[in-house]
Amino acid sequence: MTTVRIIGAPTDYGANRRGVDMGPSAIRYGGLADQLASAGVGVVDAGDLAVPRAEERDPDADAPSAGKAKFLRETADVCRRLADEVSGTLADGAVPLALGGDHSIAIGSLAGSARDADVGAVWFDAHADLNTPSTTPSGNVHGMPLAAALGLDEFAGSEWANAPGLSPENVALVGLRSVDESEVEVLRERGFAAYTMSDIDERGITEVTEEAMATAGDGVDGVHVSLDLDWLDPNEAPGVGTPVRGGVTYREAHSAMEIVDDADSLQSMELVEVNPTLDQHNETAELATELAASAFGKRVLW
Ligand code: B3U
Ligand code: MN
Ligand code: MN
Repeated sequence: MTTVRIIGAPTDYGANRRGVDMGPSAIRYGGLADQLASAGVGVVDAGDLAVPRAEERDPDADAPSAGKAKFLRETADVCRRLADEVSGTLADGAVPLALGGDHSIAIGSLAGSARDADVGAVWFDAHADLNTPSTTPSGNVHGMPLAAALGLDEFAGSEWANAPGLSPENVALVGLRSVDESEVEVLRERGFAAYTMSDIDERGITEVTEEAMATAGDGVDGVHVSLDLDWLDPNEAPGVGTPVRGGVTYREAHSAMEIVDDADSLQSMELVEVNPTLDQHNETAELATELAASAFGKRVLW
């Protein structure tokens, strides 16, 4: 039986709004363990990483001179520890499920997942998260994790940020609808498999997700799935820091997660950007738990 190990990373260093640091609590309270159990997997909860409060820190303490990246030092510290947890979980034969926190924690989960394995990544997100300190419009590191893992710009050769076994040809982004100019350039130049909401409208979520999983899983040991809840339409997932209209529906999201399970290559996963202070009755956190259950094999019948 598959065992899923839950690792909370209650950060909001990388986000532009406070509150996303309460994501792990909200997701657990939303019934994560029960949902995963109903998917037929074993569940172990490793608790939360210790994350110092942002107010006690200087956001610019470690900003690279070429640009800006707020709380980079703190982000690096959390990501190093998360990477160790993720790689230790994999070494124990379990599947790591990281709970954000803002999306900057993906730097740690990817670094850990790709430490001793070749991995692909599927990025379910309204955003491309391909900014770097020199291109960011906001200074928020949650807009940079994919760039950091791939070692773009200032992240080149970064010991804590780069995901050694992550191959660019195995990266797929699904559900894009808010992409900065500089990110469009990166997508064009590097040729990542990128699917906008238009692609989903034209081809359907099933075909797009199957293709994304196939691309990510081609010739590698496993696939990391990064699920930013702002991937969904704000009607379904209001409790996120940067909602963007026109996202996937409840049914499309479940369908996509079922395809993730069908692909049989899921190595690690994270649920990020749940902000309970902006949510309605914890519904976004509950939705996150349901989607995780679908990704780990929950079905209505057999
Ligand atoms: N691309 C913008 C906005 C953004 C990215 N990720 C989120 N928002 N959640 C930026 O700030 O990098
Ligand atoms: Mn994101
Ligand atoms: Mn996003």
